[in-house]
Amino acid sequence: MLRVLWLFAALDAALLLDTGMLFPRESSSRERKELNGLWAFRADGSPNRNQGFESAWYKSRLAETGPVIDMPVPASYNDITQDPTLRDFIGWVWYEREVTVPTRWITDDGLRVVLRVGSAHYYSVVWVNGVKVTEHEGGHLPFEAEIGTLLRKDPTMPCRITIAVNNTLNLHTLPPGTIQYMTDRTRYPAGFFVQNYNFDFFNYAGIHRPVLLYTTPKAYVDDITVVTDFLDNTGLVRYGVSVKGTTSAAMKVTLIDKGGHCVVSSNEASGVLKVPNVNLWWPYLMHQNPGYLYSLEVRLKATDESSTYEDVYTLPVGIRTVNVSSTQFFINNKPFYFHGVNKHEDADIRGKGLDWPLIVKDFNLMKWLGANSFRTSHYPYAEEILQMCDRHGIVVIDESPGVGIKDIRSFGNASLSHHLAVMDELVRRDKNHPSVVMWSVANEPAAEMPPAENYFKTLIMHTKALDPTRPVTYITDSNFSRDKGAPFVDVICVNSYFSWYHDPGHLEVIPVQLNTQFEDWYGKYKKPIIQSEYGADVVPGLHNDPPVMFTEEYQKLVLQQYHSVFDQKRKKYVIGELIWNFADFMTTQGITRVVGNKKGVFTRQRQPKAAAFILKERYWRLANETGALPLWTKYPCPL
Ligand code: GCB
Repeated sequence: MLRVLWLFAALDAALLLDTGMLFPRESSSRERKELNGLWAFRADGSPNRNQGFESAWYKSRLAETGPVIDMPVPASYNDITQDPTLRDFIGWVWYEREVTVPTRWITDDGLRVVLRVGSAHYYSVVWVNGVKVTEHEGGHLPFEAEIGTLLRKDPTMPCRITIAVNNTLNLHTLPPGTIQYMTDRTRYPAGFFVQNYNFDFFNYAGIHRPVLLYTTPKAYVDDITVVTDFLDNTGLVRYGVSVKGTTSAAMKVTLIDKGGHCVVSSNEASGVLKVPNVNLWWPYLMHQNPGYLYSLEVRLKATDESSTYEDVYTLPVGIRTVNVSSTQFFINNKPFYFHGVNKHEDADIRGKGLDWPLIVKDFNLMKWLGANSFRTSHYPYAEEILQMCDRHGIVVIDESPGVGIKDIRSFGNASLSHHLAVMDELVRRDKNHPSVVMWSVANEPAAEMPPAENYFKTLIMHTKALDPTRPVTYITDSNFSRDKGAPFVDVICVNSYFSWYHDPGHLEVIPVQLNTQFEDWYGKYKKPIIQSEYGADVVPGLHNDPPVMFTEEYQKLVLQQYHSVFDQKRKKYVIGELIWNFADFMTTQGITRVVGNKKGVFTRQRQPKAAAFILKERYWRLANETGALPLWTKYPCPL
């Protein structure tokens, strides 16, 4: 009974936002039209970057107000052309695309037509046929607008979608940044300015995720929240459906298993479904049948004076629990050890644009490596990636874009309220993914600064209130004075780069320094610890023995030194290790980066460096010790 009460509380808290952001899926009542492909594009190179607004470029076809080029969507625009000014462009860029909408979408005024942008970095304004329909702050998260009413005003017009995107960061954006104007005319040309930021990845910009139109009936399923549990053999799916466009709807909610059989159903908009002989959702390598997903089919029927509306939405549901003790992390009440990676959404040419071949390749590589988890360093990844995690049983630490918060002015109220809003959007989008087991609110903030304590307390408590079912963390660096948020987190996540940024070249310091790091954090907080980053740069193919920095040998040894300490501490309170990084990735130019960050165990083109084999052997061995593998996957790992 207590458990069920707890589930109710969790659900109510999770429903604080007033509109949902369900992933757009086709169903018998919903259609989708993808707008991926070539869009017309122009960067606003005017001195104040504001000509597009001053001359109202959104009012007519973009090609009528100046030159346009082809721009693929989704993709970052930075690496698409040979023009260095576009690669490093700061300010507004304009995208436009015309689309022909099926006539029935216009004639049937019982339909909603929704325009959805999976993500665009950083600030976006959207017009349809010259009328502004929405704006959104922040990359990495979706936004949408109902445009059916507008299209119906003049059914003879084609649907012209204009999206202006601005990548300028300021002290209150997430991540923060600053624009610096160089006014010394003896050193810089007129109008010269740069954007500075304190995070170590290229600030790729543009429309990064799919843009699409989808329909729903006027009365529709706006949001669904599920929270799961189990007792012995019985799964418990506590659900709540929020409906819009009607005040009374008949509802049928059915849970369907993988074989297509109805397991349990209900006619209520909220309740608890009991699932006999439950198939739990298990992580990869922890169970023979990882990533088991049921389907929760929600059907609603509503009637008004003129029509009857039927909507159908099907949500994948994994039944699992997550718990934390002072020394362990549990999934389905079994200890779970994170042996995984940190990633980036990053690749040649497309930058941060969603790319299916890359996504599938990365999942194949993670599985080859024996990785059971990753952290979405340093921002929320595409929903399509989380859906893959759900299906393959890859466990996720889901991180906000709170990276590079180093300036004291970024701890004020404006920053905090935006950060809280971003957590709202993140939890709203990702709350139903079984693969997501923890929220990370920030990476390596300057938490030693006086306002940080209140900032992190508020942020972490807010996130826990939004979702009391998952632990919350923030990622700290190894500087022990930056622990202001630590009293509030459930799991301590520490990044350290011993024998790299400190004591470069001295591999022998790693065991003692890492031991001290763990003992300090555990001694003070008595909370489980994840080594959330460690690693070393390698220029692939560079060799030296005895090892020196930047060679394949050095990276291997750094890993092995860390691993020996992990092996002692994982018997006590260390609950995971995430390598920095899965693959090499692009950064801004600087004297410490040779065409990007090279700490990948794979190159940017996804070829293994020597360290990948060290990691692979270790991860399969760990899986064998900590998981429940059947004989055919026993160590040694597959070739
Ligand atoms: C870190 C950061 C990560 C960097 C990494 C490095 O601590 O969290 O964004 O890329 O170190 O390689 O310096």
